[in-house]
Amino acid sequence: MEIRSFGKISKSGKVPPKTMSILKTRLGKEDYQKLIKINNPKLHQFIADYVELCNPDGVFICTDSPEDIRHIREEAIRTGEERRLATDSHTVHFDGYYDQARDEKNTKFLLPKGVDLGSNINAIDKEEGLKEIHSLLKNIMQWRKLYICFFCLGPTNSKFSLPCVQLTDSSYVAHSSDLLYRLGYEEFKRLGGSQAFFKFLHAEGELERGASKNIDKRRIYIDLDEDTVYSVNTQYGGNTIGHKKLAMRLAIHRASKECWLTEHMFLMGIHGPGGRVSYFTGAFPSLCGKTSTSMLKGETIVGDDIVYLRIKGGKMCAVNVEKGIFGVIQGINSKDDSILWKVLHSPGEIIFSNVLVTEDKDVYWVGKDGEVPKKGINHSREWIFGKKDTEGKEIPHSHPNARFTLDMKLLGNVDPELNNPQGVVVSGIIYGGRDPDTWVPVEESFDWVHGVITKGASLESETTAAALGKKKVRKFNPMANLPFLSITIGEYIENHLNFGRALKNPLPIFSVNYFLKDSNGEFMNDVRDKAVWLKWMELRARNEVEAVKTPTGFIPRFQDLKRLFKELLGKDYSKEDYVKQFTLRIPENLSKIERIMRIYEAEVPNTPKVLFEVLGEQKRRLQEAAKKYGSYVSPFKLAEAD
Ligand code: SPV
Ligand code: MN
Repeated sequence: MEIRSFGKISKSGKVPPKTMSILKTRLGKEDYQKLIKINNPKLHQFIADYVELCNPDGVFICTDSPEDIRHIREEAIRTGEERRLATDSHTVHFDGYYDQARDEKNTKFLLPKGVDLGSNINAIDKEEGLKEIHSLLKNIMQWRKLYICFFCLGPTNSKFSLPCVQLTDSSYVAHSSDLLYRLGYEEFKRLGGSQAFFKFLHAEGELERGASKNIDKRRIYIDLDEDTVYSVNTQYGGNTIGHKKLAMRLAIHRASKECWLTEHMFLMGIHGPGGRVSYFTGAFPSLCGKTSTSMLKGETIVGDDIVYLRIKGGKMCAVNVEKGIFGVIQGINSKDDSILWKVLHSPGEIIFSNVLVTEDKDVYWVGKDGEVPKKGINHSREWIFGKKDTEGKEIPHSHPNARFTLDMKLLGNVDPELNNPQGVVVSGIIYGGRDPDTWVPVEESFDWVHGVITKGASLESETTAAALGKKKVRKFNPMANLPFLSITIGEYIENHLNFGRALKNPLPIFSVNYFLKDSNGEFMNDVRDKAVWLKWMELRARNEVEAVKTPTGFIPRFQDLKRLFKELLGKDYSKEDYVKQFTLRIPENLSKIERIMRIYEAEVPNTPKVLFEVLGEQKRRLQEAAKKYGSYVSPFKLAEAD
C-alpha cells in the first residue's frame, strides 16, 4: 500500500467498495453495524487502513452504551492490564519500569519539508517519520484485540467540542479514556462526516511481563495536517491516551488557526463573599500543584489539566476538555487533600497506576499517611524494601509519577457548570511553577500584556518526574505549555496578546509560587497557604482589596493576608513571615530577565517585539529600586513608597 494514501479518501468524499468489504470482514457483523451507523467516510477509511496494517485478531467498536463501557472494563481485567484491588471497583495498572512518564525525546511532529516549528519543538521529516511509524505498526496487533472508542473533547453539542476517535490495543488505555472523556459515539452519529475530527492510533507493541518491551522503539508521532497521532511501544497514559496531551497538541494547532486558545490549565470556581463564584484558570507545569489547587476544600473544580478558551461577547469563556482526572498521587495525605483522600479510600471506579500494592491488595504511595509496607508489587514488579534497579539505584515503593484515574462524578466538589456547553466566564488567570528563589508567593501583573510577558511567557520551573529525563533542572516553560506546543513559541505568545486585545475588559493575570525556599533550603510556605492566595486573587479580580505596587506587579498588603490567614486557616500570619516571603529579590529577578531575554533572542526568531520592551521596562524598574533600596526590599518599604 502507498504510504501517503493511508486514511485518505478521494475527492468525491466516498470510500471505495473495497474499504467497506475490509471492514465487513474484519469487524464481524455486530461491530460492523455499530460502525456504519456513523455516516463518516473518512472515519471508515482511517479504520480500514489501520486495521489492515496493524492486523488485529478482532475489533471491538465501543458505543456509548453501558454494556460496551462495561465490556472495556472487563477486558482490562481479562487481559491482565489491570488487577482488582481490595476496595470495590478499584484496580491497578503497571507501566514498564522505563515507561513511567511522557517521553518528550521521542514525541515528534511530522513536518513536511520547509516547515519549521523552531529549535524548542521536536520534529521529524514527515515522509521519513510516517515510513518509520508505519513499519513499526505493521502486524503489531497480531493476536491482540483492537478497541475503537469515540469521545468528545469539551462538553458535547457545544461550540467548544472536538470529536475524536481512538484506536488502541490496550484495554487499560480504552478504560482510562472512558473515565476521563465525554463519550462521543452518539456525537459522531449526530455529526456524520460534517466536522473534522481527531484520530489516535495506539499500539502497545510486544509485551514482557505485561509491559511494552520494545521501548527503544517507543515513538509518538503527530501529523498536524491530518489531525492524527500515532503512539507505539508504550503504555504510560501521557504517551497513549490520545485525548490528553496528544489531542492537546492538535488542538493548539487548530486553535491557533481559529483564534482561540488551548491551555495546560485547571479551571475552578473560587467562592468569594456572599456566595458568589469567580472562575479562575491556572497553568502550572506537571507536578507543580495544579490538581491540588483545583481540589482545594471550599472551592469547586471544573477541571485540573486542560482547557479551551474562547471569547464570547467580549468575555473569556472556558471549558474543561475532560470530565475526569489523571492525577499525581504522590504526597496526597489526609490532612492536606481531604477530598481526594476520602475518594481514594471509598468504593468507586478508580485506576491506580504505578503505586505499591500489598499482599492484601491495598495501595501505597510516597507521602501517604501510615507506615510504608516492606514489600509488595510495584512498577518494578516484586518489590522489597531496599531493592535496587540494574543501575544500582534504590527503587522507591511507588513511582513519583504514580497516578490515579477517576471520573469527576466521584468527587463531592465538582462545579455545577462542568458540562455547560457555553463554558464559564473567567475572572482571572494564574501562572505558577517550581521556583525556589525569585517570584513572591502571589502577585498580580499590571495589565494583560505585562501578565502575558512577565508571567506566562517568562515561566520557568524545575523539571519533575512527569517527563523522562533529568529532574530538578530549572527549565523555560512558557505558559506551562512548551512540551505540547504545535506552533512556534512566537506565534503562541502573539496569540495570547491578540486574545487580550479582543477582550472587552481584559482580566487580571497573576503568578503564584508555592516553592519558594529559604537559605536552608526549606519551603517558606505551608501547602495549605495556597487557599489564602486564591481568596486574595478573587478579591483583586473583583476590585475589592487594595494592593502594594512593586517594580514587578501588585502584591498583597500585610493586613489583608493577616485577616485571610486567620479566617481561612486559623493561623496568625506574622510580619516576619510576610517580609520573608514577599521581599522583592532584585538580583534574582534581574537574572531571570536576562535568562528569558537570552532564550527569546537566541531561540525564538519570531518573538513579538513587545516582549523585549516589557521585560526591558521591568529591568529598568528593578535597577532603579535597587539603587534606592538595595538588592532585597521589604514589602513594607515598598508599601511606604507606593
Ligand atoms: C502532565 O504530565 O501534565 C499530565 C499527565 O497531566 S500526562 O497525561 O502525562 O500529560
Ligand atoms: Mn498536565
